[in-house]
Amino acid sequence: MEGIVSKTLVAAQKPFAELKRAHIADHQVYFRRVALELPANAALAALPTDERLARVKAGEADESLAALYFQYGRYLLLGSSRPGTLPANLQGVWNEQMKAPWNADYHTNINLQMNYWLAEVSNLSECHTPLFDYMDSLVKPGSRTAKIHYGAGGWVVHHLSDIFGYTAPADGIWGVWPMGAAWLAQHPWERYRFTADRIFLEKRGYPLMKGAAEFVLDFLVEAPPGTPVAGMLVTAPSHSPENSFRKKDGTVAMFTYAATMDIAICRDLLQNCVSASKVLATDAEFRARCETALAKLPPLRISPRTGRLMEWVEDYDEPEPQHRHVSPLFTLHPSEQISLTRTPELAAAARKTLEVRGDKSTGWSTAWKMNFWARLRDGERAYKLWGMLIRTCTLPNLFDTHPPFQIDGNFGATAGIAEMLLQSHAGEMFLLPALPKAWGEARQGLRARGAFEVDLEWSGGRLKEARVRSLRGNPLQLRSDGPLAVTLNGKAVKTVPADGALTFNTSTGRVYVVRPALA
Ligand code: FUC
Repeated sequence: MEGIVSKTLVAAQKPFAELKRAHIADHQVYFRRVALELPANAALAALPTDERLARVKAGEADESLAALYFQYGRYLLLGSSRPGTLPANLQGVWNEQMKAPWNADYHTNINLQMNYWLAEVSNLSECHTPLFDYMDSLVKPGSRTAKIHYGAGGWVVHHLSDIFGYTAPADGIWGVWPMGAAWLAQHPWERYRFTADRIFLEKRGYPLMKGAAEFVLDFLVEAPPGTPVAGMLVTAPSHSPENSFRKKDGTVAMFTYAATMDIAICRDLLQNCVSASKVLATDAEFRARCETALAKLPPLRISPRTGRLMEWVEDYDEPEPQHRHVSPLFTLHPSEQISLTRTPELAAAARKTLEVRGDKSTGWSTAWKMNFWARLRDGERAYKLWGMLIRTCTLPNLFDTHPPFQIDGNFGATAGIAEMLLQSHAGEMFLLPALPKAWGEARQGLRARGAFEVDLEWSGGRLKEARVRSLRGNPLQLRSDGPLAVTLNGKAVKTVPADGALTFNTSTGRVYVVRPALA
């Protein structure tokens, strides 16, 4: 504490102009990696932000406000999550109250993870680091909680946590959700996927993932005879974050077993551990344990009654079909267990789930829906959600409001804008997957999984050119909805066929130019 106060005082002694100069110089290093231009309008750009927002709320168009919002999201992460600091909490670092909403803490059943969805893709990988430091700090208390509450190994976090190592259940029934560490463990793996930094994976990422998986392996139990998933491995107790269901006798409950999200989080984690242990050529025995468990996890299921992705293992009716948590669709985003290319039927069921959930919700939930619709490559619907977010969940300084102010919506929507422009999940890179008609021009510098940096230019809603810089020489799989031509130094490398799928090897440091080709 002493250190922080003395530093603040040192800052206060500097003249404003000098502080500002230092701040700008520091920010520009990170900030200038990404430029996003949407149809610009100099007159609008000259207006104060609150006036621009008021115009948009009154129904006027201002497409470049999305570009400003996107850069503001990056700015907020730069201001609230630098190496050596704590991770961004529910208000980033901008809580002004003694009794902050939800204690300005770290909720792990969506909010903390959402704060970091933008970090890698928007080329701010360094800002992700405080999350890993924070996870490290939870390993010890989380291991005690795992042992005391469940007799399990590994480490566990429930639905909320804080800087004092809180990892036990809190807040009644919905606190009994031991999936926080398992979900958080997706982040070090994502860092590795975007950067291909093997040393990070070995020293920091994999140990966190493995510890979270050790808990999961101990926690999973075989479902008894008479249940729809008898003999398979399930979580119990379980609930689908903060949502409830109606039992056959008409009463409403929350507790069940094997909620879809639990199983999906476990599947993700165990698969990621298998992949990571292969990358590191380590832990064959542990990998075999993960593989055995994976083979016994219940599959995702579509309700024959509703055509929607089932949220629970039994096809319960729900009293609040528009609930803000869209937990079964963790499988669509941020996970990629459902994708349009690989699992089209499940993607159709996810779409139905979203239709019934509806568009209107809290700030962060609206931001999540932008990401879902982007993954379903429905640019117009993602754009509609963006419109709702900016008109109904945004304060005059562009802070997101749940209500009240909560920063996850800013970060989630920033990630959503990126997801509309570039996707790199399920083994493929897709350029401009969900570009709405209203957005016409250029942006550059987003990052993609596989360690690529991608500059895109488009006009009239169509790709003009992409420059893909290979940072680690990984193979690149491109998918598009039309043929593409790839060149290197002006020479043809490959042509993506009309079905739009192509893989080719890349070399480190080379820039591949991708343009639409004639069919
Ligand atoms: C979760 C959400 C609430 C709120 C809180 C901080 O529990 O369900 O809407 O965002 O976190």
